[in-house]
Amino acid sequence: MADRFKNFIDGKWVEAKSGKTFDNRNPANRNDLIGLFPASGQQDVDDAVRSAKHAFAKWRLVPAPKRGEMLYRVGELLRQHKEEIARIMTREMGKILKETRGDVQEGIDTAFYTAGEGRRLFGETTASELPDKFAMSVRAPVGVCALITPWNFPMAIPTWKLFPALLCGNTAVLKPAEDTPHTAVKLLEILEEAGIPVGVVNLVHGRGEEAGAALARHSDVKLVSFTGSAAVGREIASACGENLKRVSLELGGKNAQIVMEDADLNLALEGALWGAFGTTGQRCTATSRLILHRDIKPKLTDMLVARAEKIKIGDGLDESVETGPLINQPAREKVHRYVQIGKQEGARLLTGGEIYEAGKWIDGYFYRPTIFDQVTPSMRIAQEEIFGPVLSIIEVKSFEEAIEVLNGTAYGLSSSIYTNDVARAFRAMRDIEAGITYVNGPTIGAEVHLPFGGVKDTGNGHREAGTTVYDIFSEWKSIYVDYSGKLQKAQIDNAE
Ligand code: UN1
Repeated sequence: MADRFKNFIDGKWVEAKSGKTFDNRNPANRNDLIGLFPASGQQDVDDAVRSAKHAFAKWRLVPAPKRGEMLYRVGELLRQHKEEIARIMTREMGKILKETRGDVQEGIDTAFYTAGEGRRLFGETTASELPDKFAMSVRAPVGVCALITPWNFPMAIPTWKLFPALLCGNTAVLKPAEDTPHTAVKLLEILEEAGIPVGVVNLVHGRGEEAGAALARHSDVKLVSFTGSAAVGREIASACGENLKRVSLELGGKNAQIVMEDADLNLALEGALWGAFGTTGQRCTATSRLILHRDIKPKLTDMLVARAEKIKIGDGLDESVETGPLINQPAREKVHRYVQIGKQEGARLLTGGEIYEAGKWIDGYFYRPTIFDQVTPSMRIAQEEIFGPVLSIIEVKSFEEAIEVLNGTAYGLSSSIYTNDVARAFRAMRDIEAGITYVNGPTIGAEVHLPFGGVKDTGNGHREAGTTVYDIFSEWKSIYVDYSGKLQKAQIDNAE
């Protein structure tokens, strides 16, 4: 009998009202059934939102430093359970143990960073234009927040959203991706153990089209925070727009690494390998384009292909494996379809481009690290997000052309330049259109205390993490206290 997992609503573990479930399987071995999870619908969402709305009345009044102390406890518990959660995560989404440990670590870092913010949460005090009058601005919570999260960072991304939301005094309903519900169950167990009050965080499993859509449209949900594809992001933004609901979107990327002719090639090689093939290319910050100056292109390309062919593919629970499977069958089909598109467009396949059979006993969604050469900037493989281990090499003649090519997509999340020329590095920092730019580092590896997000179709102008996330999860309130004892009119109403 497969294990049956539940939703967490109003402090209780419950099945979906319909009794329906969905399977969660190991992408490295589809015969391995992890468990059955509730396929939630409107009624379950209604219950969860009602619980969060009810809990909000008290939670908003808990002092922020106290809310921070609870999050600190959550961080400690995450640390205690780090290895257990990493193993659960590898089993349900495939990335290697080193990376799932890193994913949990990102949650721990976020917990401790957010806990400290409980004693800041600064507003401003400023001068009033009138005598005997005091002026300040404070942060107020927004209300019930719907957090709809992806499978590629099953702990990091929910915690990026949830912890700042709670710290600001909001309550939440989390709808994790159907591919990674087990990690979310562990997170909720930890929140419960840490003493987060009943109803403050609710968990609803299910499909985006059902549970996710019901949440985004619910009239008592005041804010939706979503990380995922640009197509779904547009639908959510439209649903929220109709109701003037606050919505924060973190969407796709088509991130590029530039390597100039003066760069340290060994360093650039390591960066490209990690950026393109780490997490099997399934990060929204992954490197999917490599923009090479023509003088170093032949050499670096040879170095890259030789190394890519040596990457050990397999089950991420095996410590010697370097890259795991793709998340599911549709994801592998999509990657393979893009490889055919690349060939038809005239790009030259240097390595990979095929499904990898890991062996008789292991039946997973593996794909070989793939590199295309002779890619031109307008090809679909250079424009569209593939979300897999596919790297497109584009040759350029100058620094100016490199920047133009890098900027020439609809997205603008992460970016990187390898150069030893300080003037070029600073020009790149100024001229690249992206939310994140690395100099002599790969496109992946953002730290939790700096803003995370992008420009253009990557989002709608918000930044998670850092101090900027508090602008997503709080309302500014300006307060004037007049202690003059008489009616004082503001300057505009007083003008001569
Ligand atoms: C994502 O790819 O969705 O910068 C998040 C990084 C990680 C987060 C990635 N810290 O690679």
